[in-house]
Amino acid sequence: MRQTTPTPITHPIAQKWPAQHPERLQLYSLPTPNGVKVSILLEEMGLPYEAHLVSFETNDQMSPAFLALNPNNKIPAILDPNGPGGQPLALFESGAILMYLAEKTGQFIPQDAAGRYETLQWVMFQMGGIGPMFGQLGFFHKFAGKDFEDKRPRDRYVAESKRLLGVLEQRLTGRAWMMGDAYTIADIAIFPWVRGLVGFYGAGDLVGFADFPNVARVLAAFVERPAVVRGLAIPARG
Ligand SMILES: N[C@@H](CCC(=O)N[C@@H](CS)C(=O)NCC(=O)O)C(=O)O
Repeated sequence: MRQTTPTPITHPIAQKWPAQHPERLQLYSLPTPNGVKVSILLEEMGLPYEAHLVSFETNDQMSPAFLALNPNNKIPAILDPNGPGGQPLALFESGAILMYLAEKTGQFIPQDAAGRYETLQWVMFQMGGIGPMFGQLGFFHKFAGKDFEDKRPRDRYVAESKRLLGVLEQRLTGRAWMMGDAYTIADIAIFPWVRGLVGFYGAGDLVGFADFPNVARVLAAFVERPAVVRGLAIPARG
């Protein structure tokens, strides 16, 4: 049988992160709540991909090679050598990447138009609400902001995070997942952040997590999924 040589990746990002398998989807990431959304989805899909570590310790996200793909210097980012029309597609913003992969494979998104838009609505809810608000709470509770004498910024993000958890609690009452029986990219967007809030940020007591039993139930089901367990550790941290 004739072997075809895969086309090399010409995007500048490959100069810093060379592809061993240029025919596979390339992921540039770090296992943070935004990063693992994509590795979890790729693991769930079983799509062949190659993961590259973007280390914040060495400020890789500020390197010219990374900025050539994402001028916003944030992970995750992907390069799909087989994008629309068979052409390479470079993409950043985790929500856009989840939507792209779900539509490319027809997985983890409902096929009917109404269900599809409802799923995207919850992905947007995570991108515009959960992510930024929980992230700020992490800054003011665990990182540099915790030493600020003025607690009003922290309290503002605590209140907003509680309100968002209340929205999730209401939505998940009587539902297995955000979209009911179907596990979708909405769950994959939201639950890494809920896990981070009560785990890494240690803010469970602060937000009264015990008051949100349905959120806790779905978080427990999410972290038990084998693809989630794998995705949470990809790319390995050196
Ligand atoms: N809205 C972006 C946010 C991405 C983001 O904030 N990534 C963080 C890690 S979770 C990052 O790369 N920070 C590096 C930096 O700010 O220099 C997305 O969802 O992709």
